[in-house]
Amino acid sequence: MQKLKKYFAVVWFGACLFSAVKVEAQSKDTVFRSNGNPIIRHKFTADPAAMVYKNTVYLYTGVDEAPTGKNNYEMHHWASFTSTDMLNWTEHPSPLNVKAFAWAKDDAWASQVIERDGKFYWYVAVEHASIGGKSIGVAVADNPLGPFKDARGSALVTNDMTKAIKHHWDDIDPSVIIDKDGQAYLFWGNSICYYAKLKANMTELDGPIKTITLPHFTEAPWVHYRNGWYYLSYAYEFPEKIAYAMSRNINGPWQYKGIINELAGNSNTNHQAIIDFKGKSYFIYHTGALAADAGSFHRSVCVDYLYYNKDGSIKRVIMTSEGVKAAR
Ligand code: FUB
Repeated sequence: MQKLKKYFAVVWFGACLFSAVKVEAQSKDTVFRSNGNPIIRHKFTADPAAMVYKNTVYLYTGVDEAPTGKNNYEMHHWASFTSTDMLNWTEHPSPLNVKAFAWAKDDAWASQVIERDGKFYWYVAVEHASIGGKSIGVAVADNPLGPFKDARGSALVTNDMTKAIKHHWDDIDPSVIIDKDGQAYLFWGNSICYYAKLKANMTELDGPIKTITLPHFTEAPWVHYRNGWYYLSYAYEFPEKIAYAMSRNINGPWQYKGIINELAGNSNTNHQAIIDFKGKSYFIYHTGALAADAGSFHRSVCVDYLYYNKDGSIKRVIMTSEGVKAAR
């Protein structure tokens, strides 16, 4: 009996310590060095979106909070990380929670942050409380690490605004790009890829919602520009691989170019972000590599190099355990 009491005391003390560490990690910056893939090992991170701003990579992720064994998403807030070399990272206190959107029910799904005129706009997919279905919201801040607040007080896109697909989660996975002429575009979707122009204020649509037909489009569009080409990468089939299309014009036509990443180990989803930083290109994605079970709901962000061919097409990504070297 004495032994049992001692055992429970130790377990109780350990639990207190663990929760104290957890609280501390969320209330102040946490510095860590990645040791290959996955790059973040102290929590489950998913749906990476990255932005390069002032010589620093800002990595924004969702956080998989489902208890062990739960086979469903549980995601309530987003996390933010910065690095100046892709190896040494700082996690900052969570700059955005789904509660920031009073009209939303829950589900801090995939997102992307973009800068315009010194302000930072964070586009997110969340469940709408009254309209129902997934919807897209936008938060704004004067600093890439927040504090972010709801920029509109209402959703930017709701399920009743998009009719191409019947199911209620087709308005997810926003990706935003500002074209050379200053026109901003929002891409998003599940089972169909939607896109629309954004007004210069970045918080209102500016014209009709259009669709793009892409082979086996599932979700997770990510649009980037490089050397005269627009790239639209996306999750292909389910379980997901990542494929891409190229165009000379942001409004298309898009030419399908093939698969760039294979199935992400132990996860149905793969969700990529693509950036250039200090002369190299990076493919940032998630796998279920750290999950003891239910990897699709306990995902972890990984980073590998992305290489282009001379004609601008993208070489197949090689997912590695080692990850990338320090960027200089
Ligand atoms: O994290 C929830 C959903 O899983 C995302 O919105 C999709 O892209 C997939 O990664």
